[in-house]
Parts: sequence; C-alpha cells; structure tokens
Amino acid sequence: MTLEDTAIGGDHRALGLSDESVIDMYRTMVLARRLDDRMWALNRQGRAPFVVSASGHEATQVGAAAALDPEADWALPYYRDVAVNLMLGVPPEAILLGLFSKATDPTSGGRQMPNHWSDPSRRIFTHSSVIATQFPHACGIAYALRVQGRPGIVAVFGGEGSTSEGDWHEAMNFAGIHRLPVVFVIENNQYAISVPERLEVAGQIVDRAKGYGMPGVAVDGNDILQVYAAMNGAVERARNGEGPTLIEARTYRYYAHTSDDDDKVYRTAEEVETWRRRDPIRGLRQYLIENRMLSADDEAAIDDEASTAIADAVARAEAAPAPDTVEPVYAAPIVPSEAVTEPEPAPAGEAVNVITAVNRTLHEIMDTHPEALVFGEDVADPKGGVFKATIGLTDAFGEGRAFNTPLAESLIIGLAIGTGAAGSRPIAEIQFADFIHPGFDQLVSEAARIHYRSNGGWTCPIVVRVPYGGGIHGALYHSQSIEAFYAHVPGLKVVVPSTPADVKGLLWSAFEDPDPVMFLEPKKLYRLAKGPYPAGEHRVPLGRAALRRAGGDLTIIAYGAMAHFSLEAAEILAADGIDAGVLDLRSIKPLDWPSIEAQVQRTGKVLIVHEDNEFVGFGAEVAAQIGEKAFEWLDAPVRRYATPDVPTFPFATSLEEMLMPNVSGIVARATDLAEY
Ligand SMILES: Cc1ncc(C[n+]2csc(CCOP(=O)(O)OP(=O)(O)O)c2C)c(N)n1
Repeated sequence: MTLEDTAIGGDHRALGLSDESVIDMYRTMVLARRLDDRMWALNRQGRAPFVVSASGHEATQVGAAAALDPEADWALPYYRDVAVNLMLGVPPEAILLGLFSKATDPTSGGRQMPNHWSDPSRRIFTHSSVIATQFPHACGIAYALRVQGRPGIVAVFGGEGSTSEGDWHEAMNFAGIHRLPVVFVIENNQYAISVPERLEVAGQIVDRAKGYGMPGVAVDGNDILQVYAAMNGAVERARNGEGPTLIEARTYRYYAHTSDDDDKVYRTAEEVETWRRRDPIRGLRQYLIENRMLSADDEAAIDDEASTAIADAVARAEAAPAPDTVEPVYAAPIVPSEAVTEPEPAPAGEAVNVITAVNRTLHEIMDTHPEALVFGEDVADPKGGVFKATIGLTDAFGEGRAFNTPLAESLIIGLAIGTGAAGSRPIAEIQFADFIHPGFDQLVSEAARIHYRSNGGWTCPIVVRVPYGGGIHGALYHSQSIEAFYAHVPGLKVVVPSTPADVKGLLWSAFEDPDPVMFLEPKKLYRLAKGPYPAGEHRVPLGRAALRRAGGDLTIIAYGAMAHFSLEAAEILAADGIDAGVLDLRSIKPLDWPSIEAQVQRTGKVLIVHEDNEFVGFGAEVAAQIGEKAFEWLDAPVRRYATPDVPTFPFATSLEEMLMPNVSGIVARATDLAEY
C-alpha cells in the first residue's frame, strides 16, 4: 500500500455537505483519536482499569453518525463507538465519567464497564456487553416509532463478529419483513478479538442483506465520504418508508481489542502498519488540504482544541465522586405488603374460564391504552393464538397493534424491550414456556438489567405472557415450569394467576408496572378453572398472596394449578379431621413474605407444593426463608412436594401421573405432616 491508499474519493458538496460540516467531522475524528490515546495513557498509568479502543474506526463512526438527525433519530452504538457518541453530541467528559466509573457517569452511574452507552436525552439506547442483543431492540424501537406515527429512524451498530449471532439474523429478518426504518451498520475490522474474518464469516456480510429483503452496501470504512454517502442514502430510504439497509464498512482497529488484550499474538506488526498507512484521519486531512479547506494553522488549532478539551474533561471527571448506592434495580421498588390473614371475599362477576379471562383482559387493556401492543407467534387473527388467548385483537385493534412475529423467541423479547423503550407498552406472548429458552438472554441480560444498568435512565415496561406447566399430556416440551429460572434474576418480576379474577387483576397490574413482568399462565387451568370475572376496574397488586382457605393445623403453600389441587386436597383432609390452610402465592417475585410468615405463626407446619422440579425449585427459597426467619414458630420440618429430578412429564399418561404432583399425593404428605 502507498500513501495513495489514504486518498478519499468523492466531493462533499455533491453529497450535500457544507464545508463547515466536513470540517466539523474532521474535528470530531481528531477529538475521538485524542480521547482514545488519552484513555490508553490513563490505563497504562493505572488510573483507568479498562479501555476499549476506537482508533482506526473514526471515518466509519463519524461518517455514519453525521447522516443522522440528532433531534429525532435513535442510535444504538456498540462499545467501540466513541466517535458515534461524540458526533451525536455526547461530551468527552461524559465518556470519561464512564471510564472512571463515577456516580455522575450518565450512562450507568458506574454500574457498567466503560463504553456501554446510554443517553435518553439523545435517544441513545442503553447497551450491554452481550454481543448482538441490540439488534432486536433497534427493530422494536423502529416498530414503535412507526406504529405511533413518530418521526425518526434507527441506526444500530456492531462489529462483524456480531453478525454471527442469532439476534442479528432474527433482527435483519424482522426489519426486512416489516420494511422498518433501521440502518444496520457493521464495522468490519476483520477481527472478533483474535478470530479473523475468514473464520467468522462465510462469504460476504453485505451479501446477506439480499436474503433479508434489503439492500446491502459495502464501503471503504476508512473513506468518510463513502461512508457518509452510503449512510445518507440508507437514512433517506428509511425516512421515506422504503425500509432497512445493511452497510458493511471495512476498516481496522489500531490498538488491541481492549486494554486486556494482547494483539501481538494474532496480528503481525506489518499488517497493523499497512493499515496505519491508511489512517482515516490522514485521509480526510489530505482531502481538506487539497480542497484548501484546512490550513496548517487550522490543523494545529483543531489539535490544540481537542487536547485542551480532553485535559479539562479528564481533570473534572477524575475528581467526580464515586458511586455509593446499588439502587435502582427496579423502577417500582419492591415493598413488602401487609400480611393477608383471611380469605378474600369472592368478587362479583360473570363466571368464565381462565383463557377467557386472559382474552377479555387483553381486550380491555388494548381498548383503554392505545400504546399497548400484543405480539408473538400465531397471536394475530384469524388464529388468535394456539390457545385463543389473543383472539379478536387484530380484528379490533388492527394488525399494527396485534401482530404475528416470526418464529424467533429472542427477537420477541428484544422487540418488547425496544418497543417499550420507545413509549409503547408491549405484551409479548411466548407460545409455550418450553420454547422461551432462546429468549433467556434477552430476558436475563437485557430486560432485567435495563433500569439498573442505565442508573434509572431507561425503564423496561414489558409483560411477557407464557403458558406453562403440565397435566395436559404435553410431554417433555409442552409441560415445563420455568418460574425458578426467572425468579432468580434481580430486575424481573414473576406472577402466576390461578383464577379468572386474578388473571384480570394481575395482568392489569403487570401492564401498569414499569418493570419487566413474566406472566405465567398455568395452561392446565385454561379451560378447567372457572370463576367470576370482575366487571370494571380490578387490580391485584404484584406481591400479594391470597389465602384460599384458612386452616389451623398446617398450611399448604402453592400457586398455579397446584393451588387448585391443594384446595381439593384440603377438602379431603377436612373430612379426615385435618384443618389445612391454603396460601396461593400468586406472585413468585415479589414474594409475599408477610403472608407466609403469618401462616407459619398460625399453623407451625408448612407443605410447599409446586410442579417444577424439587431440586433448586422455588419451594427451596420459600423453605429457606421460613427456616431463617420463622424457625421459632415451626412445629415440624418444612416439607416440599414437587417433581423429582426428571425432565418434566413424559407423554404416557401412566408416567405423567406418576411424576406430576396430584391431589392424593398432597393429602398423603399433608396427613403425614399433620401427624408429625
Ligand atoms: C454473546 C457474547 N459472546 C462473547 C462475548 C465476548 N466478546 C466481547 S467482544 C468480542 C468480539 C466482538 O467482535 P466484533 O463483533 O467483530 O466487534 P469488534 O470488537 O471487533 O469491534 C467477544 C467474543 C460477548 N461479549 N458476548
């Protein structure tokens, strides 16, 4: 390569760029480079523990961000995108506050590593360390903007390694199907840490665009005018409703992947040097000089200005206070409720079954909240869901608000996160709990952490409805219980209604809650459990159990289908002279500890029943809390009745009956406990 290779093509005026804009782009590139150099120096001096480097990517990042409207557009930059942030107006001090993990770090208040961007005022959505999770969020934001009729397009960034993840493909597919206003910018620096492109990508990334029904544009990522031209075209397409575009910008990073990486083991000095000769900043400087837009004095002034700005910002950021609180995990913090000590009077209302209650509540919510969206696999009319939970919603509220998604659970949760971030209120359906596992990452790494990791900057007001549980001959993959996985995760809330009235009350509360709520529907009860559906406003607060039956001898703690089985068992026990109370938890998290404690104090004996596996099942948590906090009240060991260590329930009726907790099993264990 020769110096010729730095030459950038085109004419900025032909692209609609003023001289001032191009000089401003140059200024931002220089600022980004100086900032990068300074951050590395701070790292080497032991003042900053971790640095992610942008050097080499400046033309791609500045050229792409320059085509965005900072007043209306949304951006989801990835960790390398220092210059995207600067170009969108984020001051260097904000970036340095993140580097030093200070309380006033606007991205996360010191919770996340540096370069995990977030700026609600600039519509820069919070970013995690998990590669590629941002792509479904971008689709969700774009979908919400469109359905709300708001202006703005969405630019989402990632490295070439991110295109190997399923989330990228799921998002590209969805964006293509719906012609969403999204621009996918892939900064191909030819290495994913140490893995070279030839082992990362089969063929060309840009060619994949065709398969997802969108144009793909490959550009020299070191030529800022080429990047700008491609991005500008893509943004224009998106603004005009013509759909998404994929841009692949080929570039190179000059430093190691991060300050923890040693790139000498996987790249040669010659290779780095070759690309250094193609420095994108030098390329633009040359262009400006040739066009008589940059004198030697201007150049020096821009350099000085950047160095001074960074020196001042470092001094201020380093002196800022360290964070001293671990809040706010939840947007609506969990506060213990009053103990429930008596059964609630049954609400008045027409008797319906559980599935009808789900459907009616969804209709009510969609009717009163135009921002509500319902989506998932097969949820749209005419099918209306495999259980008919969503029947009639598309007909009543349109295909924009009640729609089918592709068969992609991670995408579904990611869309919920994105639509929720952009002001919609999503109620996503996962068809069966058994198929939620591909969405685990989006739930655990993203939804649960969005409020916390952005220091309250963003909320994640999503509801995820999930039919779960056994007893319907669903076998290994249509019977699973999943509550323990999610109850374990700070930031999520998990509820399980067992009556039509609670479906209404809990679904409304879940919808109104600003945090992500998993709404687990015991599918065995869909048509089995009937009860009044309260007319008018009805809410069941998250975190409040229901005492279904008061009893003095022992308490059975259960939820979902097992709450019904436990009530049946209590009737049989009563005939045998054993007075069993039944506490239906309704809410797994928040857990209604005061009501559990009141029952332990009342009866001194507790049997916990659930259909999930016993080992590390939710009962273990309840038992542990009782053991720790109410030991003195116990007259017997806490007992559990749950599924043994077998992968849920086999298809054969004989085997399902053998494994799934049942009424006679509850009676036997309760009798044993009563006699202890
Ligand atoms: C899902 C996931 N797997 C692995 C990692 C560890 N990791 C962090 S960055 C990275 C390479 C990413 O490469 P690329 O997407 O090309 O972006 P670049 O860093 O080269 O800009 C890996 C493997 C991660 N953060 N997330």
